[in-house]
Amino acid sequence: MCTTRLFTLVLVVQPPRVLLGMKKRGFGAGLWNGFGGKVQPGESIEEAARRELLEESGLTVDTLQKMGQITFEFVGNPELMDVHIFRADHFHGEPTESDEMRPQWFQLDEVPFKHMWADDIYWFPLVLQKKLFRGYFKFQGQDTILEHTLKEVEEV
Ligand code: 8OG
Repeated sequence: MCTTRLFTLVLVVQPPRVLLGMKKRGFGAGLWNGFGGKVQPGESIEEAARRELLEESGLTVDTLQKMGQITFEFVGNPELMDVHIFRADHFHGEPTESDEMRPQWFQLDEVPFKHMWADDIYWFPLVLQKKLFRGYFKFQGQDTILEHTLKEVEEV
């Protein structure tokens, strides 16, 4: 049987730069990413997104814009990951290193895709263009995409 687990991911975008964090441990360690994690029982997806952003980067935001939703399947793992992706253009606080993440600003033309999840290069440009999307990526291990779909949508 397939179960689905909910995750959040927040990208803080302030053109011409974006804030990413180097994941220091756990799933995706060694890769640059936005800030996020698992939705906890009793929490809304947006509450989880704010909590994870604060825990991992030290930042709070007034508005989170829903940008997209991607379902990930990993061959051999019956649990699907349903990742809800948000964009924030304004924040409060100073980016601060946490146990999990080391934040760093990147120029938008120097986003380190080679050191990010392989799917990110497909949908990251949509976030920057404020286009809404839904996607599905099937991974073999952590590096190889076997199949994917990605489409722009009116609503997420
Ligand atoms: O709790 P944990 O840190 O393990 O949560 C995983 C985080 O990684 C969560 O924010 C969702 C995010 N994430 C995936 N897969 C991918 C992916 O393929 N690309 C990006 N950019 N983030 C991902 O789980």
